[in-house]
Amino acid sequence: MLSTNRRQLLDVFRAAEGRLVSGQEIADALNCSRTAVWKHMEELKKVGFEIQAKRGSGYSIQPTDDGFTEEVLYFRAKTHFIGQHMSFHETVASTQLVAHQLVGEDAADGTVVIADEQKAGKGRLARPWDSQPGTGIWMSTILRPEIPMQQVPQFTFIASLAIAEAIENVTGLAPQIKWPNDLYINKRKVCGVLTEMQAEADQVRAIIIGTGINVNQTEFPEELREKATSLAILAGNPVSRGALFGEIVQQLEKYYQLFLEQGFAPIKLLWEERAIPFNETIVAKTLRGEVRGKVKGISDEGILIVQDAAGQEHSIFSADISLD
Ligand code: BT5
Repeated sequence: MLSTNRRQLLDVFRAAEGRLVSGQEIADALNCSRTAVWKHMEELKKVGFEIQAKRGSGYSIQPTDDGFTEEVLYFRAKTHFIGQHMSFHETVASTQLVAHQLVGEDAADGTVVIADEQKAGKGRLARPWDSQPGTGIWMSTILRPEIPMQQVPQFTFIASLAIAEAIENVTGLAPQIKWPNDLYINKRKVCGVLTEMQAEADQVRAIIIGTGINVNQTEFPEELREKATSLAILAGNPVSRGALFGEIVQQLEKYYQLFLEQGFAPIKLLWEERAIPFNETIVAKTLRGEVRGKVKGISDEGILIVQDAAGQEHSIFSADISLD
């Protein structure tokens, strides 16, 4: 957690939006001496910022491209609530587990748990999620909408749409979304979404959206080499995880608000524009068996509709999809 002082200092610069801030302004905001201001500024250099100091006029700060600290992420989160509370970890078993705990401690709507490394990152059905240190964005976002339980799966769509757009805005690469939770570029997976919830009776207590994004890996373990890729591999250069994080929280907030105001319909339309594999023949492996057929679309609830060779329609709630 950021100290109050650190948060106040960053707030001054966030509010300044790039304009120079005088030493006196900072001293007033932090209720400290001018000498202490200088020390605070020196500290910021150690946590991922470049400082510009102009004699007589003041300071401005800029996060470095590779800065990935709680301070940098807070500075880059230009949102109203998503990412305004953060639980940052150098290393953690799984950000999902931490997020579940925080829900128990009444974490605020929009709290983000983020880690530089996960030792036991998980996918759906407890599959392992490879989360090497210093390479990706491994984060879990806690949301507390007042919605019935059936709508919870729709948050996978909100998240994948938001992340696809954020990736495109930052890198120019255009991810496609494979139902329900994968982002693909050039037929390889760059991101997976895991939506979990806590509920009591019929009441949703919180939704926890886990997102794993491969950003700067240049290599993957043997078993992923054929199916995974990273933004850096595709772009041919490292991508700023901090800048991407800032864009993700902004897009997530934008689409979450759209959902709260207008429901799932506009999300569904935007999601479909990025979706694969429409009208393709696929095999959906579910816990109950396999369905082979053509993708007809998704329902208003986000359920995949597949038509088999005999013309019968199947509603698929959860599955692994592969092209036939
Ligand atoms: C997912 O599951 O794609 C959801 C992944 C969610 C990970 C995030 S990271 C932050 C948060 N904290 C967590 O502990 N989890 C979430 P699924 O559709 O089940 O895909 C899992 C499969 O993807 C694995 O079985 C591997 O085959 C493959 N995989 C594992 N690590 C990968 C990676 N880094 N990139 C691409 N594919 C990977």
